[in-house]
Amino acid sequence: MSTDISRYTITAALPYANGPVHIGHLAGCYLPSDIYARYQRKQGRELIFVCGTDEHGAAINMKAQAEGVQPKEIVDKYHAIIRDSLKDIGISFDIFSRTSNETHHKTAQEFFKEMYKNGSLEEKTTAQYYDPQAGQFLADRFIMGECPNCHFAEAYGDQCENCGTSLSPTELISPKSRLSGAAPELKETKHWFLPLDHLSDKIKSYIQSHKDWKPNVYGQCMSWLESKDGLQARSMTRDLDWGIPVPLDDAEGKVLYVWFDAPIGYISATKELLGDAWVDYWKKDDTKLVHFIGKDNIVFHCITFPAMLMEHGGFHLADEVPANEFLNLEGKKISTSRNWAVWLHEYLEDFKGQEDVLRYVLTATAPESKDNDFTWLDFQTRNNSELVAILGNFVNRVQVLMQKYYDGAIPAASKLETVDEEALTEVAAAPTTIEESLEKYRFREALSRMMSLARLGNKYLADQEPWKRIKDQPQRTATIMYVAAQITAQLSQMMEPFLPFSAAKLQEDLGMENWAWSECSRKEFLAPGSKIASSGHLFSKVEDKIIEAQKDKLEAMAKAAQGPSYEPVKDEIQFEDFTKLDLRVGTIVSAQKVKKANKLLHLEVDLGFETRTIVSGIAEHFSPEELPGTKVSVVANLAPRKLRGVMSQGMILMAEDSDGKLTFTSVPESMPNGSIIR
Ligand code: B3M
Ligand code: ZN
Repeated sequence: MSTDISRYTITAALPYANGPVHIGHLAGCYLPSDIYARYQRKQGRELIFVCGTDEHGAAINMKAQAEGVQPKEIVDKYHAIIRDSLKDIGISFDIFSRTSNETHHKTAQEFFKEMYKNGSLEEKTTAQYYDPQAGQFLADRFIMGECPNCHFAEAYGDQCENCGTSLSPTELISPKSRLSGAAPELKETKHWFLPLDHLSDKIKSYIQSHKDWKPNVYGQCMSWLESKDGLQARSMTRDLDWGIPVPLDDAEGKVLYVWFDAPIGYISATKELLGDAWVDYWKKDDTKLVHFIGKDNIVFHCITFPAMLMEHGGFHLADEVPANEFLNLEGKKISTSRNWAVWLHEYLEDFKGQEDVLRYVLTATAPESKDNDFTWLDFQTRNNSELVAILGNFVNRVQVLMQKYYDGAIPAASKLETVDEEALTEVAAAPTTIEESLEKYRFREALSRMMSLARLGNKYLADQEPWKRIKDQPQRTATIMYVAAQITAQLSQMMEPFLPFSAAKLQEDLGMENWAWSECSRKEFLAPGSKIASSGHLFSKVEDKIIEAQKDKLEAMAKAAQGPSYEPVKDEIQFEDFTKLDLRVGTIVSAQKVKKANKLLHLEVDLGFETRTIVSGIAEHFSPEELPGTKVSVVANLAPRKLRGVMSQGMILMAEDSDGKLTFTSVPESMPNGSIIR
């Protein structure tokens, strides 16, 4: 099927509005889709690039419940954060909508009604868990109980996070409602199912007509289709109070399943953007529909959504689903609940003006064919030794030399030598090689081909050494600088899909616009005489301390998410063991540092019946001046011990929190020194 393509519909997965976007989301779908959309625009192709927030589903309810607010508050808050952060990192959506808006509700309801009318949905009554106290049916995530597999006590109705097994709520041992804590009851409820079991053959032939899809995508689809139980009918409705009401008379209290309405969100966004012309982008077969997603969404985009479109009728199905694998972070799986993530909105705060650095690093390490790892060290290395040392360095050298030798005006070339011809031939060929990668969704390869141009530039300058020739060979130098200027100009064009901020800055310095792709297969971009300005370095070094700070922040956030940790209780002792301890009230009368020991303080403690010398390891927590007068608890019968040459006769009781912070155990002022503690 090689219909000529008249237009492109490019979608990026709708992020759930229950939290901000992190680098995994960016690398997984927003950056590749943006590079692709920018590239196709530069090709002059008619296209729309649509996205928006996914604002329904139990995930939103859960978050609202956790924060003690209404779902509406959650989606409003995160829609704004996500929209702004994606815009600020340069994702060039034509529209960023939301599934809570009216157009979408209407579109999704009409879609459902049409499927209902034409008999595509099966009505079934099944028994489901109901919370009698809260008076509502429970989504899988709202049920908790013992895992039948590993006996973890807090497994969810859809999955045990301890052993990873996927579960259905009725498999849980002693299930509890997470809403009220009550034991849920099974109660009959009616739902409308998409009979994927009966559609299996149709779907299979659709998938098999796309053997050219990425192996990870094609393989996953086939393994679903060919699994032992085959495809199962899936309910397209839920008993929930947050979502799009099911548009039928006998469906009180029911909403559309979030994975039914969310992909329709692409269509609604197109309607919002284009009005009636939306039809061309969704119904005509000369449209190329490309879904950019992460791998956890493959089944919904390759099987469920196409099945919905087929059954509704009249729609064009996805042509490409270039899903990426997962990005890990410092060797560990990115996790929202464990707060192991680099959040986009925080990156944008911490690295102002360095948007392209993150775009570069995430594209260079994109998990295109297998999971990949983001590390801050790699971020630093790629910035310092690739963006700064190769791309930035070349461009800057050209700008500086041009200024110095020719007042910024490009000189005319005299006779071109073979090296010059070769360099210019590569310049002219760059769009073809980069295009080849981009058309195959090989963004890493495309980026590295763009960088080859900068490598070529550096090598050309290093070999030709204009700085050694400027005095004796002015004509040769002029030719070299003319060629270098053409490489720079081509770079400013080829950079644009990947590094749009730096490309715009460089194009402005060169007095250029963002040219059409078809205009870029040439040897001369800038005629002799045109001016090259310099508005400063494109990239700057990232210092060690910045990287250290990010790593520390990551650890600190993860630790905070964990909450306090408790040491296990020691082995049991007998009452007699306890009574051997002689604990007394005392008052610190003086304190001084112990020489050559950072941690130790030499204390004199009044125990009423005598004054003791006690050496205590608290010097990092208290200064000697603040201590005299403090009431403390003392172990009075501890065998004396010499510490750094001072004989210590006892020990002071301290409380220590999980961060190692120390405080004195409190003893009231009124308690006389020497009093017994028991
Ligand atoms: N919101 C899941 C996700 O963010 C979902 C994507 C919907 S795309 C129609 O991973
Ligand atoms: Zn388990």
